[in-house]
Amino acid sequence: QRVARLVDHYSQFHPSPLSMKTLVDFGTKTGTEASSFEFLRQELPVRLANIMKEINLLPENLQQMPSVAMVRNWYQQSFTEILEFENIVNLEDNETLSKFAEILVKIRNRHSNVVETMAQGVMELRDAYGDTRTDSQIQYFLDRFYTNRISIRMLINQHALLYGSELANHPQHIGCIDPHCDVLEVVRDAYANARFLCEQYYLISPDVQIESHNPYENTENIKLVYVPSHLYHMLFELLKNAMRAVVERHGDQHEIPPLKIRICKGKEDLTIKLSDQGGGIPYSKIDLLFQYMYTTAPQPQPSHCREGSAPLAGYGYGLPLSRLYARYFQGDLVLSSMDGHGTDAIVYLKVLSDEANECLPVYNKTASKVYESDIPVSDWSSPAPWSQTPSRSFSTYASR
Ligand code: W6P
Repeated sequence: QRVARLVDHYSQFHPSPLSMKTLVDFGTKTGTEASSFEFLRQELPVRLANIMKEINLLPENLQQMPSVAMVRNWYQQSFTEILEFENIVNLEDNETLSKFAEILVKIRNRHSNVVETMAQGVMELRDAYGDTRTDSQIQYFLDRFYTNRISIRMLINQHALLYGSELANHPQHIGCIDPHCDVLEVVRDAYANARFLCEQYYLISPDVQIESHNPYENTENIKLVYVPSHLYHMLFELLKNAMRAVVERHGDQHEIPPLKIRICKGKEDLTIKLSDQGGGIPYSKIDLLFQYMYTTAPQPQPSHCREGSAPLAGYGYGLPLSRLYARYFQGDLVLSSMDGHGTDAIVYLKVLSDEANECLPVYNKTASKVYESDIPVSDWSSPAPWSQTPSRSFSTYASR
């Protein structure tokens, strides 16, 4: 089949990771709509094909889920639509360029429910088979699949906002990048919205104490080249979880301990630490909060809540996806808890925009081996959190 052949072809190329600096320079100096078109008509098929090859390696029973089949068709359709531009020679033709920008927006809309749809497939798989054999493969796949999706949407958004008909409501932004992203402002915004949800649900919410430290610059104001919506997504998710923990632990008391947020801009890292006194979680359970298969489990029923309103934090895909957003530009998100006391959630971001490179999954032999083998075999006498399959690195598998 023609499409399969083209997917094979484009999957042989590695994705080209861009840095925050490259993206900003492109949007302000080096780039034109024509050069963006030229780059994307190659790069988008490469990124799509790389992940489509991995979809094809998923366990049979997961591939056969209607929801997964549907997602695969969306990818095939979008891949085909972009390849319509493969052989166009005149890169400056305005009609071609506007048609391309239009197609990109159509593709973005087609894929807007991919996360929910894949989640449904995973849930159906768990209910149908309840098999943990493929858990680590699904974890591995979804981390790569969602990272790939984040990256494709980033590229599409950049093109659409810079050259398309979409109104740029932030004149100082470069596409979806804010070269002077005010971290404190995003923190306050995320806190205000999480607090609103918390009060709706529990009728009470913890206060917050925010400290910022900027030891190397002559201003208190912490700025960063970043995608504000990504930062908001992470902080909003962490704040909801922290608020839930605090209210569930202290909701029936007169005083509830405030959340504490400390922001510090170092030479290399911009670190945001959110501390709650919500009772913490045992060390052995931390990893589970990032696992898609665990996380789709039925929601825990909170005790101090109003009926009918949406739960505050369902341990949905929020945490695993937030960590992917952090890692996407070479940052990270880690949880560090004291069982019985509370939890610290730490977001690490790169201060230097030329170090903030896209971290992208690459389809290759190593990747395909993960899907070929069956059961992850522990090479430690007892499975400890740190000896379990680290989602982004190797682990030992039994071969067939
Ligand atoms: C908890 C669990 C959690 C997850 C993420 C962020 C904060 C917290 N606090 O108890």
